[in-house]
Amino acid sequence: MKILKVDHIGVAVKDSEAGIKFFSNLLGLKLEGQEVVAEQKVKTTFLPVGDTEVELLEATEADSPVAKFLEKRGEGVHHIAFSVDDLDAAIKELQENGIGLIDTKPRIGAGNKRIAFLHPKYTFGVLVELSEANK
Ligand code: CMX
Repeated sequence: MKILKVDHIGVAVKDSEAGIKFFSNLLGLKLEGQEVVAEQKVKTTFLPVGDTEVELLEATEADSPVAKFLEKRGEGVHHIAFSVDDLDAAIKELQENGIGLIDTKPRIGAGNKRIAFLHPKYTFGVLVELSEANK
């Protein structure tokens, strides 16, 4: 498996606008765009920084993974996403090494990228997303 970079760091927020006030207006990160990922019931806000991004995550429905996270743990770092060169190969290698995946098949995430989440129980409590660089 080849990890290319940290693609983004997902931060769960109750209110995207409040998050933007801090990360963009105060810290000066560029507000690149927003996208609702209906399947994940989340509104994402992208704030590039260098070669990576901060991704704010706001729940759009009460039963979304982000809503559950906020309820249980409060606002904070929700996941770290790595870019990989070949997502199918990465999934296979992880499975062969006994790592539990939430997505054993890639799904489509924000930015139309192919993604897969690993279960935090297998990754030292850190929700890890693998994302395939758009070819
Ligand atoms: N980071 C670390 N641990 C997490 C976590 C997170 N983001 N979310 C949940 N957990 C932990 C819980 O605290 C719990 O730990 P304990 O058993 O020690 O209490 C454990 O994982 C299981 O949690 P749960 O409440 O029983 O299970 P959930 O139904 O909340 O599911 C998870 C957890 C990770 C499987 C689910 O959130 C998931 O499938 N996530 C992947 C999809 C996702 O997060 N989408 C939102 C972002 C989308 C995007 O970026 O586009």
